[in-house]
Amino acid sequence: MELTRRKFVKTTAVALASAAAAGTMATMAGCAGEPAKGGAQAPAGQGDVTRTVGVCRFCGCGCGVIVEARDGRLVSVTGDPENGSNRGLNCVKGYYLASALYGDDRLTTPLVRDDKATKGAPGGLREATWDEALDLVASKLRETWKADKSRLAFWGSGQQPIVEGYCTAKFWKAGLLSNNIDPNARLCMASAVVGFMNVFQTDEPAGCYADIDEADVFVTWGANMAEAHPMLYSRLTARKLADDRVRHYDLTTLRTRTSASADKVLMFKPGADIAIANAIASYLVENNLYDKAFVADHLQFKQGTENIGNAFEDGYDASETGQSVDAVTSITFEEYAARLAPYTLEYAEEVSGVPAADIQELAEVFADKSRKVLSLWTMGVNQHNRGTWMNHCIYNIHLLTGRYARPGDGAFSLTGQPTACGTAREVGTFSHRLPADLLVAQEPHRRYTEAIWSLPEGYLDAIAKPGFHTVKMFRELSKGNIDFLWSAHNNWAVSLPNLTRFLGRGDKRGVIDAFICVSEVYPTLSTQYADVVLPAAMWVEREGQFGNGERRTAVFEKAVDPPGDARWDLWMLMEVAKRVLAGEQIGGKDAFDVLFGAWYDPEAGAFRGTDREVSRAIWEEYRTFSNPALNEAAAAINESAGLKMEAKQLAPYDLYIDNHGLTWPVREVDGEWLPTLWRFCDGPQADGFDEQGVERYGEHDRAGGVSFYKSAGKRPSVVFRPWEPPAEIPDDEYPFYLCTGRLLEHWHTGSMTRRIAELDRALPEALLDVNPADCERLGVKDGDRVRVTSRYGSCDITVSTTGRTAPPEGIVFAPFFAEETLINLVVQDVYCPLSKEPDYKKTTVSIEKI
Ligand SMILES: Nc1nc2c(c(=O)[nH]1)N[C@H]1C(S)=C(S)[C@@H](COP(=O)(O)OP(=O)(O)OC[C@H]3O[C@@H](n4cnc5c(=O)[nH]c(N)nc54)[C@H](O)[C@@H]3O)O[C@H]1N2
Ligand SMILES: Nc1nc2c(c(=O)[nH]1)N[C@H]1C(S)=C(S)[C@@H](COP(=O)(O)OP(=O)(O)OC[C@H]3O[C@@H](n4cnc5c(=O)[nH]c(N)nc54)[C@H](O)[C@@H]3O)O[C@H]1N2
Ligand code: SF4
Ligand SMILES: [Mo]
Repeated sequence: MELTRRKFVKTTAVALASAAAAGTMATMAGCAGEPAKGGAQAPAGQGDVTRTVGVCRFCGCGCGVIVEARDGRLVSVTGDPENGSNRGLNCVKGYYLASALYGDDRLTTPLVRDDKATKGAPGGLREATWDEALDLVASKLRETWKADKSRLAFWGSGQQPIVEGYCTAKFWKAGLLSNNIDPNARLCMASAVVGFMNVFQTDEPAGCYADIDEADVFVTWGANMAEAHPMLYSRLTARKLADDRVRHYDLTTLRTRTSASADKVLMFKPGADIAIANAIASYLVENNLYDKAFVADHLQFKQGTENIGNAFEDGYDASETGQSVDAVTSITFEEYAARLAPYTLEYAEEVSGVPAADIQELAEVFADKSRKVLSLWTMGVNQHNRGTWMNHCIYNIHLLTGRYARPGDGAFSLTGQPTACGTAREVGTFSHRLPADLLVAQEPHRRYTEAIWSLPEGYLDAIAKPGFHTVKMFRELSKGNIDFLWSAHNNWAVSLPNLTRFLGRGDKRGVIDAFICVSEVYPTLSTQYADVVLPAAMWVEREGQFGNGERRTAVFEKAVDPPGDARWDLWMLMEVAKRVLAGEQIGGKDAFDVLFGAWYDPEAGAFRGTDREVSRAIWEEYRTFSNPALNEAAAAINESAGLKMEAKQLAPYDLYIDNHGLTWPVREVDGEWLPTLWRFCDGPQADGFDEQGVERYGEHDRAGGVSFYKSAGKRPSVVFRPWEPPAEIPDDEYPFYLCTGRLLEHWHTGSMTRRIAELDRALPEALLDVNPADCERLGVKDGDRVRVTSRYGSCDITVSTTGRTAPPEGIVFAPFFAEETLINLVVQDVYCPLSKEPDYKKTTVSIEKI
């Protein structure tokens, strides 16, 4: 921590060099998409082993890994000690990563369906050539595009590497002039993103993983880190072990492995978290325990639309309430305090079931300025009918107590997927966004994007209106209002909520009329609904880039070739784009050439260079968004519209490889590239207010060593948000809350991890965790099969009272990794009205023995 930024970079470089010399690090083949040949670096006696640097393809922790291959096959994956995010740590999914590529049934040939009636069941697909498959996909896409642009859609992912996501967004937005593109991150980080934008006007966490090493108190607000962020959880427990004064408060609706090691568990009724957070804020204000200087120097106060109901059906977004949910008005601190006043500890106890004394204890923790407090949260907060509001409520407490943007003292929204930040959010694959936080609805943002994409001025005005968000996209699909869907890096037929809506009920299979193209590495339930399946190169079978939860961008190098005819997703995209855009012009020039000609040769059907060279070229264009100085026209718009695009500066491509990942902003100072660990504050490895910062943003009002120069008026907003109940409340017919989520061994829909024998054996079945008292009442015991039924659909599952989670009476838990269980047939598709992120955590259900 004592290091200056400059020294830090130098020291890192030295460490890297010596590690390489010692042969413990990957080769840094500065060119090639070719795996580096081991030679001198191969361990003795192991022959032709190659080592490459990578990042785990599973969770948002973004652990660095070293990949070893021999004879074209991966032989080992181990933690990368040089990666600043994990420093060599991995979890069990990381250890078995290599096996993820070698399931028996990898897709190695394009597949085509001739008879639509076979959709939804296994089989019905036949092998095809790439030309046949691509021609078919492109002709259907072009046909739909020419007929009615509102009837086509792309569903993407926070697992899609950065340059692939960037090109997909560019094709969809600039090539097709369509905003009907959205990622699975809508199901995941959308509430966090809207929270960030509303409060700070910038989508980014201010802190980094090193906050965990510095905090004195941890507060998890609906995050099961032990199962879902194991590497960070190890860091949390290491911090606890290092200092017995460190405390962990776990706020949760059911006991998890994370609760097991917490010092205190505050078990609350689903959705009551807002009442607890407001009671804490109220207690701090009422008792004069907030940070008056911070409030006066840095904050503004607001309130928004209330009683916003629930987005049960499509009509909601267009309704008067739906249209008003984003509105906020300024209020004074005193008005804010008055709004909070009804949230007494006793009222919060009544709503949440958490004893008032426990809530007071937590409030006192936030009041105690001698200790640093780190809040962490994930899907319990985001997948919430008031998910955006709950994000606000956590920031409110941290802002009131001046605990934000300070090492170890912050509010950290954890990211789920390996590149939900890097791709979905940063390159903008959402229906309302453009790259680098820009929005389709903002005119200067469109002008700026046009400048970088070499489009005529005004070209993107055709997409000024956002397209379908994910839930809307699939609701439209289920109604027959989508004719063409392409999905990649996701398994929507398992992961979406309320699957019954489009997969049908009971024995009746749903009919999906749309033409569906799925790019995949394994057969899944989604490929069963596909008309064409495109076999993809997986993980290190090509080069890629991920951006993890602490703003760290890292590259995974290509280590082996893909099997059979499987190809890079980016190649598929180029081949479809070239066919669809054939004969089209942008500003009098060939459309494909304008968009992709620099790195793809359509005649040859090949990239103009190796994976490395192509990735670097695309990165350089993308990097211009955050380095306007690289483009004169963009620089002028940045200046005149005051966009401050350089605040998220990215470095040249190869530095990410040389440094095993770098956290943005990476700023160039005197020819050196400096990564940033902490945002908006002064100090080593923080983005600070050095001469360059002052030159750019003006002399900072940096009272207390922080400056929120990205926020409106340089003041983040404390927004009062009331507690409003969950969309559904248990009743006689549906007496239980069903909470769904994850367990350590499996990744999401299980399509990869269930093909890894060790992980499959460790957790072979998705069980329904039920409280023993509820079991008695229902007359069921461990191992019994039950039918779980909601207003939406039903599924059958096995009961357990000894599972990973221990729910209180009235709540049951199921993971969603098992397609034979398909819990999402049951889960509601009600979403947070602001973020449009569905609430997977509180569907009311009935349970009966079968
Ligand atoms: N092993 C494994 N790890 C993963 C993944 C995986 O598939 N497998 N996926 C990754 C992804 S994409 C994500 S998004 C993350 C998710 O990571 P998490 O959000 O940590 O995990 P979940 O199991 O989805 O959510 C469980 C939590 O939801 C909380 N919860 C339930 N209802 C409420 C409520 O009303 N309010 C609040 N505040 N909390 C509530 C529970 O208390 C519990 O702590 O995991 C990532 N890591
Ligand atoms: N019940 C319930 N449902 C949920 C959630 C919940 O908490 N509860 N959480 C939601 C959340 S937060 C998330 S993030 C989503 C995740 O949901 P999805 O993203 O739909 O699920 P994944 O299983 O991650 O799907 C990724 C797919 O990509 C494939 N794949 C792997 N590598 C490649 C590649 O290189 N190219 C291509 N083309 N494909 C590849 C894998 O085989 C896998 O099938 O689930 C959501 N669904
Ligand atoms: S799954 Fe997450 S914690 Fe485990 S190795 Fe991969 S990135 Fe790290
Ligand atoms: Mo997620």
